[in-house]
Amino acid sequence: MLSLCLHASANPTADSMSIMSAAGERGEIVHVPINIVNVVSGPIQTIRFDVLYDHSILKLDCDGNNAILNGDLTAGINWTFILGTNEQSITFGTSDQSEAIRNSSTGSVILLNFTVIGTTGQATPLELSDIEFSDPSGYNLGTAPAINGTFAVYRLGDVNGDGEITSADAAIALQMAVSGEYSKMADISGDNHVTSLDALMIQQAVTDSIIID
Ligand SMILES: [Ca+2]
Ligand SMILES: [Ca+2]
Repeated sequence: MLSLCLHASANPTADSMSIMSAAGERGEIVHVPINIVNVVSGPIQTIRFDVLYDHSILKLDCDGNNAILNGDLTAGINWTFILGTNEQSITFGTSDQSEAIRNSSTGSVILLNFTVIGTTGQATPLELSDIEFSDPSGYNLGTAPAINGTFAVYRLGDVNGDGEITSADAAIALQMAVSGEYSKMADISGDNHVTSLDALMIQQAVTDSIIID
């Protein structure tokens, strides 16, 4: 029997490649991680994919040449990143095989360095497509299932996301303070906890027309 397989090793894959859901205010710089879970049949030395998003809501920092930042698994000095002129096709790899992403690895492969240019209340899907992995031989090409996210433009204090800051937002923040839930929109003080202080600050903004900034 003829064997058509010239290369005995299997194609590199992973349980998933995912883009994290995120949110930010207009003008804010947000780092959105792309993660890989449980690399199999690697190591992976090159990754290519497209990231699809609404370019009127998010802008990659292309001019500053920092559109793509190293992730946990690509921290080695020989990893290089290329962003297509369409601002969505991304290729990255390392020239040093010892830096390739090893089997069983889980972590971030890159961070997308977005500036939020959309307005409050807008949202965009964040989707990965045409994912391709290559092992050090360059012959074995594989892929992994994509897990997609969304990005929402919010306004600090607008906890229910209806575009206005009202006592309803203060009431929700107070409920969160009691239950221990967290929302970035409700954390006016910026200490990574939603407490009755945050609810009070939202209520004050409603009552006294203070502008939350
Ligand atoms: Ca609201
Ligand atoms: Ca707080």
